[in-house]
Amino acid sequence: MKLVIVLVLLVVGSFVFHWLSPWWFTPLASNWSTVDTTVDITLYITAFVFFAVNIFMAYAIYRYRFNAKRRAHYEPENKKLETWLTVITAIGVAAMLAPGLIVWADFIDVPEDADVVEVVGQQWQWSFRFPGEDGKLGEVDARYIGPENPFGMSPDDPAGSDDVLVSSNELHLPVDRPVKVNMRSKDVLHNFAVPQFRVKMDMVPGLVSYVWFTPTRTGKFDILCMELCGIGHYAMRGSVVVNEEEDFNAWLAQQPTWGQLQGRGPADTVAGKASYAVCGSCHGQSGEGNAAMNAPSLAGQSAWYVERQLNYYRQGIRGAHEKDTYGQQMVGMAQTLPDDAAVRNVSAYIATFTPHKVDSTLDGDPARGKAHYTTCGACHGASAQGNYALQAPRLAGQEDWYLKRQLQNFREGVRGSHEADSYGHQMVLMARSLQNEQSINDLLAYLNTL
Ligand code: HEC
Ligand code: HEC
Ligand SMILES: [Cu+2]
Repeated sequence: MKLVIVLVLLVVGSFVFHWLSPWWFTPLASNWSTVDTTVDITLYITAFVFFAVNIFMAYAIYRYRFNAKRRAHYEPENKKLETWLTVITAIGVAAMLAPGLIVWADFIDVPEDADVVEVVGQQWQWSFRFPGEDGKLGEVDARYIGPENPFGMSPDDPAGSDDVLVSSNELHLPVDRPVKVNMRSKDVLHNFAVPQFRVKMDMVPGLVSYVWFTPTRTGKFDILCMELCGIGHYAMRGSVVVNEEEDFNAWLAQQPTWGQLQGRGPADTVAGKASYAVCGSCHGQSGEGNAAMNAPSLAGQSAWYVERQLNYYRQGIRGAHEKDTYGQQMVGMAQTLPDDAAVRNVSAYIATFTPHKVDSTLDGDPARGKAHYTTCGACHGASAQGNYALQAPRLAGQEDWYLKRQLQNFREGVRGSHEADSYGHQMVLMARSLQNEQSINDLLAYLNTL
């Protein structure tokens, strides 16, 4: 009898939970209402079966409960019942599968007039490419990828020159226009998903996968990577901003084309050296750093990392936090660099400095620190040399007092918590994984031995 009550409560509870719970689809923002319909159909069918089977079971337990005077009747075969159940089950399963097949046929059939945009995934960032005026995406190849060509654009394909390259986690799209999203991955499996659009597709290194959809309302929607893709997977987020056509065009016009980027030529270290004169008063003439000025060493750092930090300072992404007194000093300094070209040149000049050994200023145990460094090494490299592919800077040869301050800033959200700081964002959780000040000191003592 208790079991009967439990079964009935289970059924009633499940239905009440479904009707009262706030968890359901996020409001739809694309044409794919049919995806919701298929999920609904599956839910109705399974709900009906769940109800029927459990209530029948409760009824049977109650109706045929133990009675000393009754004997069970043995009936191993019942052709009529079996035929009947098989037919009903087959209809149920077909009803769940068929709508999915119909929607899938639509899902892979891209409309002729769809715009094209490419989504590029890498550990743990998104970037995007539009085909430009010719409507054709230029050829790409993994072997061309490097700091000056993160998209791996082929230098020989003229169709690539007008391609618009968006090196940020934010994609804009015009409302009410069908768009085909081509996807590629630079490293491992990723998965492009925007819940409000009801699209989700694996990104496989070495091939191009796609989805299409029509955004039906303006707004900002999260892009999630839905494939466990390594240690920074949780931080692999981006957004799609759906704009009215003219806002979209204005945004697109601000993004550089591959031709423009190529036209810049190599960075000018001579001009960079001239801009560096002012920096040297704090960072030292050969980037050796200066504890008295709180200025870190820059020697040994890669141009791509320095360039990103200078842009972050200029854009208020780093050094903007009210508690970041040292970062604030750099904001004014970074603004002495008038434009992108100056930033690029000075970064290239800084990258010519030779790294050097630094002195320990903290009291830590390198042996214990080595164990803490294991996770860090996955991104920063086993000897803390930095890793362009994961966008993690060199740590070896950096002053320990500076690194300590950065780790504390990351822990407290003074650095890495700005919405646009997708690189610093990864470091917040990593810095918090170091238990206390002693673990930081130990780790930095180990770094000093590298
Ligand atoms: C007034 C002294 C001062 C001057 C001048 C100065 N900096 Fe800095 N810089 C700092 C300080 C202090 C920090 C550390 C900020 C922090 O702790 O977050 C820093 C940080 C940096 C960083 C970040 C390093 C890293 O590892 O993330 C870069 C890059 C940098 N400076 C480049 C420059 C360049 C290029 C110039 C010249 C245009 C310059 N600095 C001029 C004081 C200065
Ligand atoms: C998931 C990859 C990843 C892991 C793991 C990781 N980092 Fe980082 N780290 C980064 C990235 C990316 C940056 C650059 C952030 C930026 O561009 O603002 C960074 C920046 C830093 C900086 C700032 C360097 C500077 O010059 O200002 C420090 C310090 C640092 N990491 C230390 C660590 C330590 C210590 C660990 C281990 C507890 C660790 N990181 C683990 C990716 C990682
Ligand atoms: Cu991913």
